[in-house]
Amino acid sequence: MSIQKTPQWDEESDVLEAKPRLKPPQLYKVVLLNDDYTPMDFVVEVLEMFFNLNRRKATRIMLQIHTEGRGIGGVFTRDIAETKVIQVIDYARENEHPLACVMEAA
Ligand code: TYC
Repeated sequence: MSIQKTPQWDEESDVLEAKPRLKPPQLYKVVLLNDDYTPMDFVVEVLEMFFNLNRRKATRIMLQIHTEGRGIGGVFTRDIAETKVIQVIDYARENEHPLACVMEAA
């Protein structure tokens, strides 16, 4: 997160002070992609495990990926999104599935 400092005139102390102003961080979508080989049950399990989705929501998103080609697991700050992508890909490869997962600016 970057800090923007804009000089502000402080009426109380007659001092020119730099007030730190926070701007909200860029958010990233973690996107899962469809393929022909990863089992549907496995994708539902991934969505439950790494995106804290319940069975009903995980199933809905899995079916959206299956029919539309892609779907969003969640939206996070950069470091969290990067970690989710790595966790999903590592877990898929451990289980010998080609499931693909990427992040993109929200
Ligand atoms: N298309 C896969 C199948 O028919 C299921 C699938 C869904 C794969 C979502 C990947 O991200 C995915 N078994």
